[in-house]
Amino acid sequence: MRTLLAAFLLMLNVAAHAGEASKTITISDAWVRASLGKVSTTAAYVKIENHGTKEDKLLSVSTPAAAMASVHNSVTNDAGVVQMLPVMALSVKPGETVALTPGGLHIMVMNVKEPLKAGATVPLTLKFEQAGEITVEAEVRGLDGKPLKR
Ligand SMILES: [Cu+2]
Repeated sequence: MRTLLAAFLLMLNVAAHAGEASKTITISDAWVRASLGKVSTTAAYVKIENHGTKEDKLLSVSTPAAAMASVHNSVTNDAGVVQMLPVMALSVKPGETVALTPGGLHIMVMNVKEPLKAGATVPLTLKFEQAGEITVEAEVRGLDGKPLKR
């Protein structure tokens, strides 16, 4: 009886952790700015929430819509010039929400294969150190970045 109980408790424990692992990191509000004519570079934005108890790191981003995507941060230097710096591992601490928004952290989308038009959706795959790969559908928005009415 005791063994059975122990096995049952172990099963419960495993089930609880399996649920937890899949929802540690959630991505919301994913969107990409429409690309303009022949300009092949644009940016994508997401909100990353860490519901877990451990720090996680966003290591890389990819999308079938472009040859390359990487995390950048826009910072203003001493001369007042805005520069973009690559972010190799974006830390998301337990309980923290990291929002990528215009003017700050963003996902640089380079060499789009076809112009991205407002209203379309583009898959974005974010690879985390702990949570692994998470794919979301990002809405292509106009230049003002406003959510589209559906
Ligand atoms: Cu950039």
